[in-house]
This record gives sequence, structure tokens and C-alpha cells, in this order.
Amino acid sequence: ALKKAVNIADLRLIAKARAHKMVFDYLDAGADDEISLRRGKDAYTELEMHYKILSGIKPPLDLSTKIFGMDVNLPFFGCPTAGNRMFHWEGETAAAKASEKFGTLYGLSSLATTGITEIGAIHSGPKVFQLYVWKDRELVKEVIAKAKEGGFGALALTVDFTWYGNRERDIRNDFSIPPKYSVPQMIEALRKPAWTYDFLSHEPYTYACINTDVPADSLAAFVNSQIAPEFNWSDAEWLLGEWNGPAAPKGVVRPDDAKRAIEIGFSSIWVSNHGARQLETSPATIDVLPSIREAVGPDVEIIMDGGVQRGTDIAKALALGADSVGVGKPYLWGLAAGGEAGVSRAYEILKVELDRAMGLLGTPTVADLKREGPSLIKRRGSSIRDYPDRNAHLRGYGGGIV
Ligand code: HOC
Repeated sequence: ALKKAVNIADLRLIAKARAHKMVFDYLDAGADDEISLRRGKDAYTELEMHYKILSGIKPPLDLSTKIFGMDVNLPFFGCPTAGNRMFHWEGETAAAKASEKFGTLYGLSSLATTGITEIGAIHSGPKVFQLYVWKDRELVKEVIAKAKEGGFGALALTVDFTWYGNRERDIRNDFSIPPKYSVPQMIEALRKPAWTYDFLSHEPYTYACINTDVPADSLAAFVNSQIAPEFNWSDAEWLLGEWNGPAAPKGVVRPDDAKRAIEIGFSSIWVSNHGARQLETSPATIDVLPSIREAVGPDVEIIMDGGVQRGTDIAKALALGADSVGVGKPYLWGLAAGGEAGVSRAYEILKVELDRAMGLLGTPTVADLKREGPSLIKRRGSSIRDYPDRNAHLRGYGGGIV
């Protein structure tokens, strides 16, 4: 079935058919009415590619670049995402192996169901560890020390997660960790035999970097009990001192925040709205990216994620100011559809699409795409206004032609 997935949307449908509804909805959702989720994806369709002709490009193209100063073969990578073993028993291991195979960065979440050391042993390449603003400072120190030891070369501090977002699909499904085994959930499990068989025939998963065995009525209540909403700019400075290496605040959507983050010592900026799962009606990240690039200047590294489902989306983000692009849902759909093979299929699809987009645009390397970017991408309609008005001479001569 994975071979039949022509694009990321196909992988999503396979994942939907295979995984328990509660799990699929958790992965697929955004906050509230999912307006940001839809806009985040649709925003790319408003951007046109004004490609160059006769550029004489000979394949293969060079998709290599650097992320957090580390060499990678691709300008896109798998974002850190929580609880991968609920989607497929291979969990984070599958995503890390696929990232290693494609020679790209792997992001591990501190809400992962696989340990830091285990991932360090699987993926020898560049890795970023994603941290939440936990109340427990000792836990923070402990996990970042482990991340360093495990070969994680960069840290992403999640700055858009001081309250848990309102994911209404989860509330309707009575989603919880661990699952509640209610009657509707058990009936649904029977309808998804492949997922259920895998789930029952493997060790129950646990969260490697945090104790989820804390009594809470819901996932939101659990998360809210562990997170420190009071975490502020000086706490971020404290963290940077503890980490002492490349780091980005993950969840930036404003130019002033981006500038301030660089001023206090972050090496990079991570433009993101948490997959549209946190603050509803937060902007589409591709829309805010150019103003953030302008604010921090050409030399600060910008990583971006949000709404990416096509190679052309990645090309647009690189052209508009990102140095690299994270994908979340696309590889998780791949994981839920078929473990490591599914994640690899997602990467393969995006790689082929990006390669084709760059070839057709007339930019053989990532550096070319970044340099020429602003002239290649225009907002739909803006280019029409740029052209001289062909009917101007007729205006005022009684025909109502224009
Ligand atoms: C303990 C489990 O970043 C998301 C994640 C974190 C969710 C908490 C999951 O889905 O937004």
C-alpha cells in the first residue's frame, strides 16, 4: 500500500485507515475550529512560483545544507513530535532510522516514547533535542545533560506551549494517556485490527523523559500540571547557560521576539505555531517568515515548520527566508501508515518533489534557491498589479471596458 502513496495526502489516508481513530485524530488535529491548521496549509497555495527559463541545469541537484551548523543532505527534516509509539510500535526509532538513511536532522521530543540514549545509538547524524518548559528544573538539567551525552548537537526550547492547546477531537474521543479502554474505544480497536494487533503484541509504551504516571483527568490536565507557564526571558537565559550550545526558541511568530531571542543568546530562530495545535488563529508560518527574516538579518539561522505537505512548500519556505524546513504530520502519517518504511516513503516523496521544484524553478542548489528566492515567489495577484495596465488608454472613453 505504501508504494501506492503518490503523495503525502495519500499517506494520510492510509494512516487513517490503519490507525485507531483516537490516535489518528490526535496526530491529525489542530486547536479549536482548526482555522490555523487549514490556513497554515492553504497559505502556500497563495504563493506563485515565478520560475526562470533556460537555466541549463543538469541533474543531480544539490539539496545539501547545514542545520544548526551541522551538515545534512536535505534542507528538510522530521520535527520533534510526542508519543510516536502510539502511532506505530516502531515509534521514534522508525523516524530516527529513516532520518539517518536520508542523511537529515532528527528531532527528538522530550515527550518521546523512546529514550535519548537509544536514539543517540540509532542516529549518528545531526540531532536536535526539544525541551518543554517543565516545572521541575532538576528534570530539565537531567534531560539536557543526557541529550548532550547522547550526541544531540542542538536544543529547541518550546516557547508556544505554556498552556495546553484545545484539541476538541481529543476531547470527543476521550483521548488519554494511557488509553482508557472505554467501550467505544474497544469497538474502534476491533475495526483497526492491524494497529490493535501491533499495540497488544508489543511492550506497553512509556514516556522516556517524564513521568506520565501522575493522576490527571485528561491529557490537558496532565500537561498543564507539568508545564511552568511563568517561564520567561530570564529563565530562557538561564537555560542557555545550562545548555551552552546551538539553540533555538521553537514557536516564534513575531519579528520582535525573534530579535530579542538572538539578543539574549539563542543561535537560531525556529518559526513555528506548533502545528496549529496551540493558539487558534495564530498566523500561517509561511506568512510571517519574510518579516522575521528581515528583522534578524541575513546571517541568523531560521528554521521553519508549519503546513508543509509538498516539495513546492519546502521550496517556497527556503525562498522566503528559511534555512531549513521541519515537517511533522507528513512523517507521522507515514509512521502510522507503515512504520519505518512509511516514514521513508514520506521523505522520499518530499525529496523527489523538492528536487523537481528546484529544477523547474531554475535553482540547482539550496544556496541558489535562498539567494534568488524573493524574485521567484510572489503572492497570487500581486504580479498582475505589477504589470502595466494594458487598458489604461481606454479609460474614460465611454466603453466601460475596464
Ligand atoms: C504526554 C503527551 O507537542 C503536541 C505535543 C505534546 C502533547 C502532549 C502529549 O501534540 O502538541
